[in-house]
Amino acid sequence: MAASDAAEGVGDARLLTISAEPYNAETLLVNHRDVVTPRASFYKRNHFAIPHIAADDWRLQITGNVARPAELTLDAVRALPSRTLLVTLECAGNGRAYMEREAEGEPWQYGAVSTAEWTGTPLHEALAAVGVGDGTREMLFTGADAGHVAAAGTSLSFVRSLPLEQALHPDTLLAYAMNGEALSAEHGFPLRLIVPGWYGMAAVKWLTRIESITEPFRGFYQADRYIMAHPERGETTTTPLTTMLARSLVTYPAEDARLPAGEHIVRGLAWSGAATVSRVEIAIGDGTDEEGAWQPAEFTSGAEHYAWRQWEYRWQAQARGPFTLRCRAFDALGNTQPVTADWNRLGYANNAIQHVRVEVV
Ligand SMILES: Nc1nc2c(c(=O)[nH]1)N[C@H]1C(S)=C(S)[C@@H](COP(=O)(O)O)O[C@H]1N2
Ligand SMILES: [Mo]
Repeated sequence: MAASDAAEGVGDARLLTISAEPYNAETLLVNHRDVVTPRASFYKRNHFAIPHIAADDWRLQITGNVARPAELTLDAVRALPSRTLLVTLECAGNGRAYMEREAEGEPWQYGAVSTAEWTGTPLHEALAAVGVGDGTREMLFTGADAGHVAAAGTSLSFVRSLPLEQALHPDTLLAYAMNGEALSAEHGFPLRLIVPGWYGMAAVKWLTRIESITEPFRGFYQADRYIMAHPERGETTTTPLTTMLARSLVTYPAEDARLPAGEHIVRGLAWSGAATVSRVEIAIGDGTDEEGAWQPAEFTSGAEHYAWRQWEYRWQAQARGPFTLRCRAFDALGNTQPVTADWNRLGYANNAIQHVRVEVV
């Protein structure tokens, strides 16, 4: 496939393909050079074949428990007040391949996370005209993609809900642009939801329908996926995933790098869905937690409400031999990363500290 910006897809050297059909691909960590991820290297996560929608044929239905159901064209959505927000999207399955035990799902390494400037209209602006009825508990979002789901034993669309309060939050967007350009088909053209701070599953792509509902939605992608499930502990209740846990990654040097002795600038990223990242620490050693191993890293980008920050650390690598690089993020609420993540059946939310092994030669 041509490596043009319009045709990022299977075989694209900027991405690591996890599955060809449906198309799932992650960003190579070395390609995270800036805070904003260029669209061509932004990770892609799809449950079904990508719908190719013509703007002229598309309408957004707003229905359910509303006073005045509406059908909006793309121009009508674009005519509403707009905002642009810098938002990091992370797939809840990011890092699944590194869980201490195998878990069901796509074997994402560390690249199912990217950041873009999303432009759209706050959802509440689109809802103001329809008049959300009393008794509404959630807003339900339907994407145009569908297919057979073996685990569900049936054909499904990608449908998810948000609690009404989150739906009405001024930062919850109906986004039609990414990094200043119309969305590409892969990323949800013509319209997708953006729920800043939440794991990526909330950001429903190819929106066709928004419905005001008076009972909690229990569909497959709400109640059977994107939940923390612990059958191994005998637990029968599950918790739905919402905000991204605090996490940091080393983007340079790469795992297995062979580095000459001397100074190296270790670089990375850090984010948290709950609050701004306020501190990053790094430890370089044999990978065990010896006293005093953790040193502060320096931020090289500003504090963001909903997006990651870049950081760096000057490493004087004098001794030769193998080293393990580890980093950990702290957010303003004191959240940080565990040594071992909470194992769960579907392998979500693995924010355990990454180990990057390199050799000084
Ligand atoms: N309609 C629809 N929306 C969707 C999905 C999907 O498969 N279908 N995948 C979700 C998941 S799990 C993630 S992580 C993000 C990925 O967004 P991206 O492909 O733009 O990176 O989209 C979400 N929205
Ligand atoms: Mo995801």
